[in-house]
Parts: sequence; structure tokens; C-alpha cells
Amino acid sequence: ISDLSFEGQLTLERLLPRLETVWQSADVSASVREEFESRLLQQWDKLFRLLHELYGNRYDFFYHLEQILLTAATAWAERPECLREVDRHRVIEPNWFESEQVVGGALYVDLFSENLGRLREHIGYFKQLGLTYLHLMPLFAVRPGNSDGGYAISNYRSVDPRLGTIEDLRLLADDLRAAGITLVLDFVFNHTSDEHLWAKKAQSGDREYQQFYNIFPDREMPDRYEATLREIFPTVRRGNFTWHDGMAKWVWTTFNNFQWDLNYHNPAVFRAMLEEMFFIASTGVDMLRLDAVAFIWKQLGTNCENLPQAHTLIQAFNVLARIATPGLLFKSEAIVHPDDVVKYIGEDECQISYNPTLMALLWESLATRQTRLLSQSLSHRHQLPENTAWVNYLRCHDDVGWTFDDKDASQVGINAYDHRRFLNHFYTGQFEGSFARGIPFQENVATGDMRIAGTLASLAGLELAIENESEHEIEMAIRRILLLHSISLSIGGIPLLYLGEEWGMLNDYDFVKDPAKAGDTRWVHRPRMKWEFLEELDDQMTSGGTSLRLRIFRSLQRLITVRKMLPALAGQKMELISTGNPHLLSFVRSHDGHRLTILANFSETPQSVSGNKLRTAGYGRFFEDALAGSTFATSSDLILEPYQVLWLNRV
Ligand code: OTU
Repeated sequence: ISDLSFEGQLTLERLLPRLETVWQSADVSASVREEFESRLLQQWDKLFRLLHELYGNRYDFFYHLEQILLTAATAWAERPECLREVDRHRVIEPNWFESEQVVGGALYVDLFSENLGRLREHIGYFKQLGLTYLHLMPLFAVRPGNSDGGYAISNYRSVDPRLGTIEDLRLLADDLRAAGITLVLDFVFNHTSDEHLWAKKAQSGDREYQQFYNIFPDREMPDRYEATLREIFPTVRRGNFTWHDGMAKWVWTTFNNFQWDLNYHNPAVFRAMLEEMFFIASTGVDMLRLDAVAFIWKQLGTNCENLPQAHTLIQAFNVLARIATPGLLFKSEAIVHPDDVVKYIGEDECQISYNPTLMALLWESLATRQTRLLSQSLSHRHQLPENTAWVNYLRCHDDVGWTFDDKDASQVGINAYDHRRFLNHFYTGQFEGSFARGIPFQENVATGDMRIAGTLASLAGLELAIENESEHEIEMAIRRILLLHSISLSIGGIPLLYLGEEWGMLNDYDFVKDPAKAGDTRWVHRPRMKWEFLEELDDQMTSGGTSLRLRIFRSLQRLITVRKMLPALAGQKMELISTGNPHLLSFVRSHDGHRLTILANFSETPQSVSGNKLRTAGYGRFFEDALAGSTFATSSDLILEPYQVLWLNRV
């Protein structure tokens, strides 16, 4: 046994008796207490190592360790018994989220249903659509005015009064749990708003709280850091630091000026955010979306993104969740280079992760009508460790950035720099013949860099097609939308819709009228839910009508239903098939002895696949398309209609 493990054991012996007060004051049963202690013993060595790595050089390490353990014990002692029940189940079935039954949706409470109370009335809608996972955009108390869509939190323990109360959140969580829907909320742990109590104390000169943030008296340190930093929100300000008049000091602000980055070099910050994390979990949240994970650890002389200590930190949060709230899972939000994205994924770090590379490359394929870069990337980037999963999405509340690997691009003869420029032109509609209606987000005049804002439907061509009143273009746009969904629903992982997509919602340019939103073009793709679509659906159920909106809704609903009937779509296993046709994406999904072959045409012209090729590759003689029901024999070539997708079962 190593020296460090030995020190760890001594430390635990000293600390365990100090938890006594927690058990006594919470009055928990012996068995509940034993559950905690057995998990603590099991995870202790790991936890001690992680925290020692981060904070072991502090003279007050032991004190902070004690505080952290007290926090964890309290979280378990006070955890509602119904959540402990969920914990016990999830520990036995750690890969429950890999099921083909899991389908996710994300929404803004205010834009969807005004408030949490009303949201509860729409659980039937989620079920109708087939959702089993619901991510609510940040709903905690925020600073007034611009709050970056809720990402500038002033109090993690109270709900934005416009949306409801913590009690409303609890009731919603209970109802969702009863309906079999997993609740996902953000853990915005990289920064707080400048109006958070900690920031206010810092502003009033409290040195203890000034150490919660990265605050500097003059430009010396900011300039030294700046030498190696990127700019994330260059249209907000140049650089990463904001001058605060009251304190007459510089504050580290990676995002907006009012989002103050927390200083995790300080163990008190770790412990304080741990308490907030456990509080959020106690409301009945199943998964936490770890916001902006890439930025949480800063180190002079580096780009302060994706540093090894960021992983150590998340792993430390994770072990503590395993000990105190074992059902709670983490979802990584690392919209960074694909090599860095996967580093956050693991049973001991984030069990699930956004798949930004797939998202970007699906849009890339749609623009180029070619799948070579997508296939190249998928060929070595899709596989994940056991008990982890991708969260596959097409659009979310954020922008689209072209986060593919330059080497993957050059492998298939693409110059990454030129290609990103092309994609930006294409998706902002500047490229001739483009169907897309996106607008730039965070355009950096110095580097020419930008990201793209726009809804799925507007980027896929529906907005322009409707404007052109072209039946043909509308048809093509709808097919593109469904093509993208069918990939996201079948490629392996948790598909995540951004609600509004089910109706093909278009860009909403009215955001410029609201001063709190005007400066952030992402609001263009955050439209308000139009419940009249649903009423139309209900009316037409009987009359059999087929408006464009209804067609999108019903087709997506059907894709989801079919997904859930295909056990081959569980898990993550995916093998590409080479068809020799550059316009097709083709792969086989297999799980538990089930197989499904998927062919997708990314062009607006019919494409053929050699049946012979499919047969000799061992994919069978006869297939049935699970989507349309048609059958195919591999004795002749298969023809895919423009943008058609086939989910082929062997028959
Ligand atoms: C996240 O995104 C959120 O998703 C955004 O809505 C927030 O504005 C931001 O953090 C601050 O809380 O820059 O454009 O992974 O791409 O973390 C979105 C790197 C963002 C960043 C991502 C960030």
C-alpha cells in the first residue's frame, strides 16, 4: 500500500467519528447510515487522492476535507427517501440510459409554458412525443436584465420568481419521475453572476470572498494570462477580464462581463459549489449538465481550457456524488476539439456528453452533400467506454461551431481553414445556392472566426423555401430535417431534441426588440412555443389534414416510436459500411444479437448502393425498412430517394 493510501486511511479514521453529529441531528436509521459508510469506504482512496492532488499542498487541507465529508454526509442524511430509492436502482443498473427507450428534449420554461406550474400540465405532451428525458434550461434566480439565458445565477437555491419556486420544482420532479421522465438541470459551476451573494461580498471588500473569484489589483496578471488565452465572447469585450469600478480591480470573466469565473484553486469554492450541487440534486434532479467544463481550471502559461486539473475536479465531484447521491449522473458540456471532448467521458467523470462533433459534421454533410468527413470522424471517434453514452443533438440553445479535427479533414483532402470559412458562408446564406438562413454569433473581426445561430428548420432550408413559396424546396427542407433526426435517433447514444424542432420552428428575429437579448444572436433560435400547432394537430387528428407543421411533428413522432421498437438501437456500437457512394452515410447498429443497417442519402438526387456490396459485406439477402415498411432484395441495387433514410432489418 502506497504512502498516500496509508495517509488516506489514517485521515479517514480521524474523520469518521466527526460525521457522528450529522447522523444524530438528522436522525437517520442505522441502515441508511451504513449505506453511506460502505460507499465512503469503497470510494475513499479515490476521493482522497483526487482532493489531495488539487489541495494537498494547502496547510488547511485537513479542515477542508472534513468540511467536504460533512457536506456529503449531510446530503445523504437529508436526501428524500424516494430519491434514495432511485439511487439504489441506478447503482444496480448503471447503463440504464443506454436503452433505445431513452429520448430527450430540452426547453426554456418561460418560452415553453411560462412557468413550472404550467409545465407540469404538459407532461402528457412529452409522452405524446415519446420523450423520457427532459432538460430544462437554467431556472434559478438570476441577475436582472441580461442573464445569458439563465447562465448568470445569483442563487442556486431559489427559482427565478417568474418561473416559480423550489417547491414547484420539487412537484415537477415528482410528477416527471412518476411519468418515467428523467429530469436534467444545469450545474453552472464555472461562474456565478456578479449579483451572487459571494460576488457581492467580494465587491464589498470581503477578502475571504474575493478569493472565491479571480480578482487582480492591476493588469499585471491579467496581461500575463491573456498572452495564452482565447476569446470566447469577443463581441462582448476584448480579452477575458472585466474592470470592476467599485472594487477598482480586474475580474476574470470568460463569458459575459457579469459572469464571474470561480476560483477552484480555493478548496472553499469546491466545498461551497458541492453544497449547491447537492441542493440541486435534492429537488429530484436525475442528471446535471456540467456547463462550460473546459474552463473550470486556470493555470498561468496555458490556454486555461481542458487542463488535467479540470478532469480531477470533475472526478472529485463525481466520486462525491457516487457516495452521497449515487443515482445522480453528469453530462459534459465540452464544445471543444473532439480529442478533448472524449476526455470528459467516463464512468468516473461524466457518464454522458454532448456530441458536438457529430452535430457539426451532420451540418457539414448537409452543406456539401458528402459524408466523407463525417464518416472519417465517426470511424474512430464514436466508440465510448462502458456505461457511458453520447448525447446526440442537431441544435441546442447555443450556436453551431465547426469543432471537427483538422487532421480528420486533411485525411479526406479537406483544408480545414477554408472549409470552416465555406461552412460559415453557407450557413449564413452568403454562399451562392445555399438553402440555409443562419446568422453569425460572436463574429471575431480580428480572426474572421464566427459561430452560427439559427433553428434547425431555418438552417435546413425551410425558412427560405417558405419565403420562395416553392413546393419543391419545402419538400427538400422537410426531408433534410427528417434525415438529420433519423441519424441522431439511430447512430447510438441518447437523442436530444431541442423543443420546437418537432414543429419545424423558424428563426424568430424579434429578439432584437428586447434590450436584454438584442446583443446575443442565439436568441434567434430560441422561439416561444406555439401551442396553436398542437391545437391544429388535435383538430386534424379527426379531419386527417396534413399541414407542413403536422407532417414534421408526425414524422418525428413516428421516428421516435420506431426507434423504441428496435433493440439494435440501444447502446453505442456502430460500424460504418463502405458503399463507395460519397453521398451516403451507411452503418450497422448492433446490440444484444440485434442488428439494423442504416443508409442515409445526404443529397437531393437519388443515389444507389450496390446490393451486391451489402450482401457480400454479410448484411443479408432481404431487408425490410422499419420506417416505411418496404422490402428490398440485395440481388439488385438499392435506390435511395433524395435525402431518404432506410432503417433496414434483415428478413
Ligand atoms: C455554455 O456554453 C452555455 O451552453 C451557454 O449558453 C452559456 O452562454 C455559456 O456556457 C456560459 O454559461 O461558449 O457559446 O464548451 O462553447 O461552454 C456557448 C465551450 C459557450 C463553450 C460553452 C459555452
